[in-house]
Amino acid sequence: MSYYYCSDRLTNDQKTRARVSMEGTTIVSSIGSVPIDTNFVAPMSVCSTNTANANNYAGIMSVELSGISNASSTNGNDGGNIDGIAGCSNTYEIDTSISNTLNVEVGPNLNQLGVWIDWNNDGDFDDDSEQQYLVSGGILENSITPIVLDYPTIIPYDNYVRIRIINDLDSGYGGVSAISDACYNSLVYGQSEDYAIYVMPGGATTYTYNNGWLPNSPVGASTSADTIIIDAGTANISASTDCNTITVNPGAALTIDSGVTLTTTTIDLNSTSQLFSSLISDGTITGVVNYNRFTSQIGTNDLISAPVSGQQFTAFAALNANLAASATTIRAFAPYNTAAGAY
Ligand SMILES: [Ca+2]
Ligand SMILES: [Ca+2]
Ligand SMILES: [Ca+2]
Repeated sequence: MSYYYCSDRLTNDQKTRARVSMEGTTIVSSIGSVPIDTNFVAPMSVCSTNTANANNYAGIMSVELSGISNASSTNGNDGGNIDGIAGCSNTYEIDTSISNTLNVEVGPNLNQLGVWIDWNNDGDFDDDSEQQYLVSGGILENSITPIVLDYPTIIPYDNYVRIRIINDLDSGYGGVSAISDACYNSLVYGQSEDYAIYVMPGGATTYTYNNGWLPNSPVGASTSADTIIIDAGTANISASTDCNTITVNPGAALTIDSGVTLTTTTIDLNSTSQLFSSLISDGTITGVVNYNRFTSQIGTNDLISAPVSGQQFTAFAALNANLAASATTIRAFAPYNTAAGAY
């Protein structure tokens, strides 16, 4: 029986087997099911490269970013340069709250390579962080060059930007010059390929430390909108960092290096009867530090000491005048009955 016209009648197992047979092919990463973005405007460019005479000595063979790969071939087989800027199936998508690595595969012979992104959409490639990569030779035949994308100070959230990749044979070959810029016009064997990158909307990121950062380290990278949670282990702030709030959970610790400023609205230090959170600052904290000392209910007593190492209890008591007191140096903790309004 043929399922050609009734693929909706495949069992889940049949669908799984059909999918497995397609793994490794571009159809698996197809975004054909994603509705077309009617706001799409192809980023313009003020320049293009020359087109080299058709040949198969050099070329950009594939360009991969965030799971999307555009495969092609040499200059000769591609029919010159590729302008994939308007092709809906060629669009990359990046989340700039994390690191993104571009992988460029070149063709035969020793190669040179340049990569630019017009982050500010003014058509050229000479602004903040727009040159991503440029080497004049030494890239081995059929190799993949990984390039960690460099983001600009002002990230064009929710926008499409143009990426331009230029390759030619190594500039050591006779008659070949070094690629100088994104508008290079002396290609001899290689080609240029342009594609669109969609920069996902920015938003607050929650960074969690559990003996390692997820999704990535906020140190020196997070913004005043972001949240940091220290769940377990000792997190170290080694470069000045902004965030909205930091929570250090029981048993976890936060250290701030000398000369470093941590700017936040609040740092909440949480505890249980047995576990405390720790904050050791050799730098500067701008924001309010709350020490949320857990005290147990009726039946168990928790012995409370001053949270700051070396602090005299009298100083601690003076700073916590809201606690029930029977004398200037005695503070009481007790269950509070909100209905009765009394301890
Ligand atoms: Ca190509
Ligand atoms: Ca630009
Ligand atoms: Ca410019």
